[in-house]
Amino acid sequence: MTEIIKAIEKIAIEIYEAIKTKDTGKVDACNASGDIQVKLDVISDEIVEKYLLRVKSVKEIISEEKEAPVTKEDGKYLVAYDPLDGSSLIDVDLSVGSIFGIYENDYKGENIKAAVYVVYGPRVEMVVARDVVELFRLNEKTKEFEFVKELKLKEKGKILGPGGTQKNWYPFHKEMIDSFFAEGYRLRYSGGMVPDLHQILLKEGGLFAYPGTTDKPKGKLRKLFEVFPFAYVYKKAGGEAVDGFVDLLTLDYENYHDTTPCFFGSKEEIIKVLRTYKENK
Ligand code: AHM
Ligand code: MG
Repeated sequence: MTEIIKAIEKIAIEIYEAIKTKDTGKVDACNASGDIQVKLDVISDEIVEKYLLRVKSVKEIISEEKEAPVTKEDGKYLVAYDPLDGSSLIDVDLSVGSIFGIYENDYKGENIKAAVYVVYGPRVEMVVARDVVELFRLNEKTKEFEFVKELKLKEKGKILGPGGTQKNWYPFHKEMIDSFFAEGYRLRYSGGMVPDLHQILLKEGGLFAYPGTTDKPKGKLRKLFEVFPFAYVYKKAGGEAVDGFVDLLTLDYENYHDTTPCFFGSKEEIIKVLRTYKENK
């Protein structure tokens, strides 16, 4: 596992360099998840593949940009990753990120063993969730990631990141979001799940929601590459992660690119989500 995390550090440094120096334009194609790709999605995917396939303990990799997994002879871990999440924000210079889920046997939520994400913002930060959740920051001079602190969520927060197209929210979902704002929650939403979830984690509480909507009942965010890794991070930090009804890490998958509605937050906000969704089933 340590070898994988060391490889992710190298990946992060190289992707960050690419973000700063390469073309931010689009490619004339969609990725395996059906989204428009930017050139940096492709470059980032190649960087991750190059480093992960060299790691002895890695058996297989699959990404948001790939149709099917790439498998090796040896190794025990399966790594599912989104090399450049939020890449549509690249051209406006907002923060983006990379997300990694490290699994054993298959990509069911219950089989995730560790999760790592990297935020490329004014600073580069990496969060590693194993038994505990730890924050590291890139020292640009030494090119080393330095430990900053352990991250823990409080029981309740003050900020809210409500995703999805509002016109297509179910009325009960809209009422729930409105009631959080009526309680005094403040809007914190950039459109990049990595910085949005990073903000809630570092501010020690709140709620990020990407619900099912009338046009996309299964939401937008992908289980293997985005949702399960962040569910693991939030749960290890003392928070909760649900699809509206059950713990996200109890979910299975049929296809690598499956999506699910998802809610990540501190305990009190998630209790309200579960209550609202149960009442409106
Ligand atoms: P991407 O992997 O194609 O970048 O899509 C994921 C991103 C998330 O970071 C963000 O929460 C969500 O898409 C926002 O999507 P939209 O603006 O379509 O609601
Ligand atoms: Mg993504």
